[in-house]
Amino acid sequence: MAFRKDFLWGGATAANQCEGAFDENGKGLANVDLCPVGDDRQAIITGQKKMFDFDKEHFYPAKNSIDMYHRYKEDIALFAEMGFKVYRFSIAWTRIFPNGDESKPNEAGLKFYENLIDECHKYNIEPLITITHFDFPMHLVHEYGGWRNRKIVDFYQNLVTAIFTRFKGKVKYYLTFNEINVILAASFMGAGLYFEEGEDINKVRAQAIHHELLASAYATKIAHEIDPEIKIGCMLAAGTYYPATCKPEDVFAAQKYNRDNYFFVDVQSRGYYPSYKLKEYELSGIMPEMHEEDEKILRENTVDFISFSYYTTRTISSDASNFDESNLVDTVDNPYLGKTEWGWQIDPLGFRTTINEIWDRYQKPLFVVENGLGAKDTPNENGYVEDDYRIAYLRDHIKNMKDTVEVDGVDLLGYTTWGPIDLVSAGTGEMSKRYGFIYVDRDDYGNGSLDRSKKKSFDWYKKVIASNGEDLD
Ligand code: P53
Repeated sequence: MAFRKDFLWGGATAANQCEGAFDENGKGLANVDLCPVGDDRQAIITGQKKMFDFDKEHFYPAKNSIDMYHRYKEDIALFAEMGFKVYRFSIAWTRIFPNGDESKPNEAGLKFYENLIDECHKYNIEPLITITHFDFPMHLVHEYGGWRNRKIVDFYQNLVTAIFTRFKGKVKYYLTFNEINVILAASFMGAGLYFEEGEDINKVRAQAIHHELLASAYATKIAHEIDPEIKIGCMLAAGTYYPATCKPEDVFAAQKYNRDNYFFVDVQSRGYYPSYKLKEYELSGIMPEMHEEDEKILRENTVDFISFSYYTTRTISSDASNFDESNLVDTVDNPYLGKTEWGWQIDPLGFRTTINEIWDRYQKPLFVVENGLGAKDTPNENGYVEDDYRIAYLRDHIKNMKDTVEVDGVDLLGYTTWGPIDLVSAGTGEMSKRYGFIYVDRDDYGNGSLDRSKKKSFDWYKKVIASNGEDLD
């Protein structure tokens, strides 16, 4: 058997993309609540355009999402029916600390997540918690300017202390920041950062990144003090950069892009800033302010495992690059690969390459916490979705993941597909970009019954899990 006996199969969601109930039981307003669907979304999530309040012209999908806040029991029962061993979900910071800077947590928020955790345990599903998945209290944006401010490190410590204390003995796996490198592309959605006219964006960003890396290390320290059983992971939006050709300039450019991403994990896993990043900061005059104790905190509190999302590889040319808005990255077309309806290139072997690259670099247990196909689904006259395209995508990717274990010898803890139930897209805010095994009746503007129904892929994934990845047909 390729996968370990206790391999953790399951699915992953994020609070703002599925919960809804954006103002219930004391929840405060978050950056992600304010990201509308439609043309302005890109400018808002990247921090170029301010959206600090709801207006009448836009539709804000996170307000209600798929209403999982009220339907989590039904949804977890469906996950259990598929045989999930793990369910990855995130905590909305603003449910626990509505403003972010309070001294005491909101009991209703902790209780909600405790119920969710208990519901998982009812079915022997291991909860895997993302502490922050693009989620940031708006009060901290207004009063402190987001992660650029070092005070946020303290508030984050309050958040994790409340979480680790309350869920002690119930939760073993935590991730500190979802796709920490997304701050490079989508600074507002990723870190509550927006930029003023004339501000040095790279400098502000470098400082914010330092604070997040520090907060992540503190979280690891606090977790291990509160409960030595806890395993902390970092989380990277992965996907190797290929050079467009064997031209040395292209190869060099690809190396640079890869380093810009791996830099985060270099710090979180090795415990210190890599020389290439220190030099870059120094030479461009944007070295972040660091306190004396930071070096020790980073060094002594490295992560226990490394998690990442994988959707595609990217291709870089030294001659031209264009920012691919749907995928939030610089990339040129790879002529050897096909594309999804949203233009993401499909590269199952690239998954294997990426996993191997991360394993070679860090030599710590790996966890694939996102992978999947965003596609339009059309239910037939019986309301059934025959998503053979999704099954094909997942099959090809799981096959390659299997090779990394069976042929390449990687230590892999588990695999959670993105959006096992249809949810709101982070990149576009659309509902129609679906990833699920479970169909949710809702459109891009909030119309629909919110009823759940099983797609063809539901039974397929169930079989995959039951056979521990042996039966992929
Ligand atoms: P959507 C960009 C590039 C890679 C991963 O994305 C990304 C993004 C942001 O869109 O996000 C992750 O919904 C993220 C999830 C997100 C998922 O990928 O745009 O962790 O929140 O939903 C898929 O299709």
